[in-house]
Formats: sequence, C-alpha cells, structure tokens
Amino acid sequence: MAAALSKISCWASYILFLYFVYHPAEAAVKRYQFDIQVKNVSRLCHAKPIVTVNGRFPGPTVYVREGDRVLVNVTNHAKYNMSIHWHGLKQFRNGWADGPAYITQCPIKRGHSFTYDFNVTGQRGTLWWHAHILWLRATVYGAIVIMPKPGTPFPFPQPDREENIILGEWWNSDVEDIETQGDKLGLPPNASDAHTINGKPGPLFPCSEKREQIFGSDPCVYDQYRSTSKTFPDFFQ
Ligand SMILES: *[C@@H]1O[C@H](CO)[C@@H](O)[C@H](O)[C@H]1NC(C)=O
Ligand SMILES: *[C@@H]1O[C@H](CO)[C@@H](O)[C@H](O)[C@H]1NC(C)=O
Ligand SMILES: *[C@@H]1O[C@H](CO)[C@@H](O)[C@H](O)[C@H]1NC(C)=O
Ligand SMILES: *[C@@H]1O[C@H](CO)[C@@H](O)[C@H](O)[C@H]1NC(C)=O
Ligand SMILES: *[C@@H]1O[C@H](CO)[C@@H](O)[C@H](O)[C@H]1NC(C)=O
Ligand SMILES: [Cu+2]
Repeated sequence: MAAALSKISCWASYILFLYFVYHPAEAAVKRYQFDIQVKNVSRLCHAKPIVTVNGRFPGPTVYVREGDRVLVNVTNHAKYNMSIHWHGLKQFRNGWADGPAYITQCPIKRGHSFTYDFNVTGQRGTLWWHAHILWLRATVYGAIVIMPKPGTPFPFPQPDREENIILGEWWNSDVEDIETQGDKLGLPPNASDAHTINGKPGPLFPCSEKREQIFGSDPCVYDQYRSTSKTFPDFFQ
C-alpha cells in the first residue's frame, strides 16, 4: 500500500514536472476598453470631428502575447452603428469575434457595448484593427502587436528599438460625406488630401506640428529640406 502510494506520488511529481517544463508561462487575459467617441482633430489646417477610439487618432495599440486571451469591451458613444475587425488575426473557433458588420455580428448601436473575446494562437507579429462598417476605418484604426512567448529569440538581429508604422489617409471633408457623394454620382470617391504615417501627414504639409520648428518661416529652408531630406522626425511621438 505504502509502495503504491509512493509510486502514485512519484507519478504525480513527474506530471507536475512535465507541466512546469512544458508550460513555462501561463497565458494571460488582456483586457481593453474601447470607447468609440467623436473628437475634433486638426490636420492640414482643417479641424473636423472624427470618430475615434478613446479620443485617440490612431487608436490605442493592443499588446498581447501569443497564447493570450483578449477581451476588448467596445462601447459606442458615436451616432454611427459600428463594429471593429481584427485584421489578419486568425480567429480559430472564435469567429464571432472577427468583427465585420452584418457578417459575423450586428453592428454595435449607440449606447451599447460588445465584448470581443478571442484567443491569439498560431501567429505573432504586428497587425491592425479597424472599424468594419461604412468608411469609419478612415479614422478608427490602430495596431495590434502579438509578441511571441517569453524567451523566444528574434529570428533576426535584435533591433535597437521598435516602432509601429501605420499608414493611412486624411480627408479634409467628412469621410462619410465623401463616400455618400461617390455613391450618389456613381464615381470613385474623392481622393484623400494627404497620406499619413501614424495619423500624421508629416512636416512637408502645412500646419504639421513640427513644421515651424524644423523650417522656421524661411521658405528656402523648407524647399531645401523637401528636396534632400531622408528623415521624418514627426511620426513617432
Ligand atoms: C468641435 O468643434 C466645434 C466647433 O469648433 C464645436 O462646435 C464642437 O462642439 C466640437 N466637438 C467636439 C466633439 O469637441
Ligand atoms: C463595457 O463597458 C461598459 C461601459 O463602460 C460597461 O457598462 C460594461 O459593463 C462593460 N462590459 C464588460 C463586459 O466589461
Ligand atoms: C442603427 O441600427 C438600428 C437597427 O439595428 C437602426 O434602427 C438605426 O437606424 C441605425 N442607426 C444609424 C445611425 O444608422
Ligand atoms: C480561449 O482559451 C481558453 C483557455 O484554453 C478557453 O477556456 C476559452 O474558451 C477560449 N476562448 C475562445 C473564444 O475560444
Ligand atoms: C469632392 O471633390 C469635388 C471637386 O473638388 C468637390 O467639389 C466636392 O465638394 C468634394 N466632395 C466632398 C464631400 O468634399
Ligand atoms: Cu481589415
């Protein structure tokens, strides 16, 4: 009897050992609150109300580790019905969290919340999330960074630092007006007024944050910069 018990406890410690060896880190649950709200934002000297997440443009970055469960509670305070899509994320057995409006869910109505609940498995890297209805993705978007499990080495030399680079476009007019007008006329919608990196058109455009600081008011300095510069100091802060 004693021998049998000790055999069992031996097996138990072996199983415990295997558990700790093969599950070095438990998957975490990452929670985010996304408040869909309208905010006045100014680019190219044009201020306009845009739809944002938490008043930020681009929206907050979602950081997760491979294996994590992610819970994003989206509360809609804006007048548009809307949904958020996790672009490129493989939704294994959580397809209802994918986000395209009228495909995997009804859009979230004003004053309502919906919690996206998904496990991030079998992939790592940087993807993006965006509104998936109307043209709201023009301003409702952000990065999702999936880090590998702890201790995973880089498959290339370790970079000095990491930055998210999100490409986008800015229209001076309301983006829903642009889309509606295009549909009505049966024409392609108006082209954007600028391309953006991390929501910013950069110092080559008027009213950019750093334009005055970099160029002062001397137009010659500006022209010189425009034709020679390879640096874009404006985008990562
Ligand atoms: C945006 O600005 C306009 C005019 O400057 C103002 O009437 C409006 O209340 C502002 N909206 C928000 C959401 O701050
Ligand atoms: C989502 O956020 C809303 C508004 O803050 C809150 O009332 C609701 O309880 C939250 N839902 C969950 C599941 O956390
Ligand atoms: C939002 O959706 C509801 C139906 O679910 C609809 O009655 C309402 O008109 C929609 N609102 C807008 C602004 O499209
Ligand atoms: C995510 O994984 C956890 C743990 O394995 C599981 O309990 C949960 O049901 C999964 N959620 C989804 C949405 O698949
Ligand atoms: C689209 O461009 C045309 C031509 O420049 C302009 O007249 C029109 O107002 C623009 N539409 C919107 C919605 O800004
Ligand atoms: Cu997408």
